[in-house]
Amino acid sequence: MHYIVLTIFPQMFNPFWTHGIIRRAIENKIISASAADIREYAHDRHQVTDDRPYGGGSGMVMKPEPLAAAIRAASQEIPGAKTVLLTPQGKVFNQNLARELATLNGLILVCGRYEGVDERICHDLIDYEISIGDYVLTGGEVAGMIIIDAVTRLIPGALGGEDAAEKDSFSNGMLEHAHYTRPRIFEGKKVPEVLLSGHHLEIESWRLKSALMRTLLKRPDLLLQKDLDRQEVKTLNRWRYDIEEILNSHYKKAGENGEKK
Ligand code: 4FV
Repeated sequence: MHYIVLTIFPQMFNPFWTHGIIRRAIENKIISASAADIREYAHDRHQVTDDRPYGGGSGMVMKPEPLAAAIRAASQEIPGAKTVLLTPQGKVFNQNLARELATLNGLILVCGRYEGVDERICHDLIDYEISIGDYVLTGGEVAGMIIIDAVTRLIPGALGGEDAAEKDSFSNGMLEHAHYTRPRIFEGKKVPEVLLSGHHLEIESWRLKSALMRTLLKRPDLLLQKDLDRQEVKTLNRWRYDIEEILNSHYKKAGENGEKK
């Protein structure tokens, strides 16, 4: 995977390229990554990349010419690369989209500033409009980093352990199970015994229930979207049964005490 980021602040990416998984993926040539300064493609004396909006109003808009030139130059550098504009107008980023982008050979990420980019850039130079969420940033750079981070870790070899990414949150449409490490007791709080048992089947079953319960409590919407497997259906039915038992005994007692149901 090859990344070229188009931005008026390329130096913002220096710390991003030189730390953690991204740094190692670059060193191991699993990815190549660079940030190009859009100003380099503004050929007027002051290398102006923004201008006042037609129709008036506050703020500035990024000019189409430098952007178009920068995108075309980057497309030369990475044949077949797809262009991504980071914008609140875009499809909201998620793990499925990360997986789709991770199958590509190259990504050219266009980071807007000011009020945004001239709309004519989006017509035939942008393949994906992606938003990282329904809020407004000062620039697309941090959004670009989020895309590169989430996509890179899905590229084989980037995470070291081959299957690490498969166990991710959202990899099976659910949140991850709870994680524990040493010490066994922290401020009086113990690690669940089953995790110390070495009994892998029981540990797997505990982790499934932990992931299912956390998803049920924190993100029930994910379970509505998800194709539940047999074990998950069995577990949810077990919980439903237990909950009905509890409620029925509550109502029975309430009835006996003549309390309001
Ligand atoms: C954004 C987002 C975002 C809008 C105008 C930068 C700003 C300025 N990008 N997801 N949310 N961008 O707010 O991706 O150009």
